[in-house]
Amino acid sequence: MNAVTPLHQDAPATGTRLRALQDWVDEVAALTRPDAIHWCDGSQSEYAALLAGMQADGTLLPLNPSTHPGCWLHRSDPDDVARVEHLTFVCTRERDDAGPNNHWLAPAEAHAKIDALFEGCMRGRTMYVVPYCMGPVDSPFARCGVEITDSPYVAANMRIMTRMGAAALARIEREGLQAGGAGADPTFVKGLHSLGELDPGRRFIMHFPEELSIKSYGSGYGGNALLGKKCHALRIASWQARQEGWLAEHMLIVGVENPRGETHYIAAAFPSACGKTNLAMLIPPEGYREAGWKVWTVGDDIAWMHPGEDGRLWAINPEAGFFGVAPGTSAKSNPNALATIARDTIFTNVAVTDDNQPWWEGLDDRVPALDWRGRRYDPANGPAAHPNARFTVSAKQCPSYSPRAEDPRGVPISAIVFGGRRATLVPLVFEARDWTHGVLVGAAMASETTAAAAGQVGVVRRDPMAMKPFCGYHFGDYFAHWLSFDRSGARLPRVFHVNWFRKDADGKFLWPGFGENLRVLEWIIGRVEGRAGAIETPIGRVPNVRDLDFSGACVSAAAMEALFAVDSDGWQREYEEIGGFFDSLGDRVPPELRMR
Ligand code: GTP
Ligand code: SPV
Ligand code: MN
Repeated sequence: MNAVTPLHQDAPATGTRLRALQDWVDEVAALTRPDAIHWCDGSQSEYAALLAGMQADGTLLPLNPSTHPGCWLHRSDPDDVARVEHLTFVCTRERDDAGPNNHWLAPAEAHAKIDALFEGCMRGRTMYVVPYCMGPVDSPFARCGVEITDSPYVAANMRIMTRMGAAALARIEREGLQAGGAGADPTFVKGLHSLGELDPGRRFIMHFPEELSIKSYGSGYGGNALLGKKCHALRIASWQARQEGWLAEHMLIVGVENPRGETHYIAAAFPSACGKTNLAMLIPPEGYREAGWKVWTVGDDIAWMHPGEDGRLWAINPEAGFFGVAPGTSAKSNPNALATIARDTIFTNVAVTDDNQPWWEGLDDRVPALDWRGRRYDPANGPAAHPNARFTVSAKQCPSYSPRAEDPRGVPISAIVFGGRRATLVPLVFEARDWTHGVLVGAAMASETTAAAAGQVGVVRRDPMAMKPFCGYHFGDYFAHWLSFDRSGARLPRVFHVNWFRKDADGKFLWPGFGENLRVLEWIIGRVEGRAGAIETPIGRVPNVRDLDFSGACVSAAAMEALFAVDSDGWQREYEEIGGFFDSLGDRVPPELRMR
């Protein structure tokens, strides 16, 4: 390997002419007392130096270079493997503005509590100043932030997940100076992060939407530590989006090209670990491929959508990489993901084979040598890979990455799809009657919990629009904001709901899922184009089985019937539960949703 210049040996010009940023960095350094400060420029050589430093101290282990060039394994602290919703706070001046859907602390109290942890916490460590841009740097919809962190793992992951470095800093400086430069009105999001002691008892993820700031202490895990992602691009951005008239959503964006060469873009909100990455990278099943169907990946986790002059919603993916779930990813389920992560990828908490290749449950039938904690693999210890093991990889490596993904204007959205993990009741697909009903369908979503968040797995909970952990303000106000897009001149997307996760009495999935999901998208697009028929039911419109080509999907007639059945008694109970949920949110829930 080439010798890598360590960071700081010939440190690049540091600091900024933007007063508001420089003052904040100085203030943070005075509080946290780092040994050194490094301003990230995003260069390849800087990335190489970050990796070399982490290899030297064991934070990263190299994986087999002949099968996985440029790939690394990170084993996290075993108590730091997922988001921690019970330690995540939205700290608005008024408690009600955060809503019953968020944990809340008064801003002054929250700052005092977490600053006490930050005091002196970077002694002996390097502080990285990480300027980043969410969205293409030349997009009017993109927004910038700066994350200060003492974790080189976070700095390296931020380089993969965002447009990080010099170009972002240049935009931050330009926008800051245009606004006066003093920082009275913040023009970028300030995120402060420290690994701290990785002690779950000294861990908080705090958001101050009114100050455009985030403070995160005590975790190195993606959603808690890569602050551009859930903290900025959803919790803070959803707050800004409401004030400015746009939407920041937990949605994939996928382009589906039909045999006539027309592409429809679909945005879909599924809760964590419920299939966004997989749908975004779908490979058309046999027959569809030959007929000329193609699928283009724009984003796999977050969408920022703005009403355009033409009345349509235009979406950008604010991210530049994928932080994807490893378990279940295979050549059969998601070949695009597998091709994407064949090189230059950081794996976190996967197992390894005896020849040091990354491995996880569902990949293939090899038996791993070491589990995610580095122990000899023993099934008695549970799964070899942690169920929330993840890969971090640049979106540019994805074979289906859309040429439109870097378009500063974004892509026009034809359909919005909500979905959850529901073993019973909820049919494979249905369509909402209109926008208001669509908002109700999204607001009423529920899903079984997954390993993406600490806590019990497999419990059904209400997760409106897959935003339960991510909406930075009161859900009642959020639903009202969604309803407000239905105004004169709007050409809104049609709204659908899907469920890939129905099970039979033996607990087996009724629907094959993955590539076969294109059959459902075909119906959705048929509805958008006014070609496909539907049957009215009390919950919305379901396909007329005549309109579906499920011949190749190998689904039995009995399974088909179950997948499309609408069980009135079951839905009656569901509506009662939804009503109770809305009651629990209080009187900010728009009455329009109650009348339905
Ligand atoms: P986050 O990154 O946490 O937001 O998750 P995600 O929504 O991107 O979920 P992802 O696509 O990574 O899928 C999570 C798990 O669901 C993986 O184990 C997948 O194999 C599984 N999965 C995805 N799509 C399907 C499907 O259509 N059917 C079934 N049965 N499982 C699926
Ligand atoms: C999720 O949990 O929805 C994820 C992973 O996409 S994290 O970045 O940790 O939020
Ligand atoms: Mn997610």
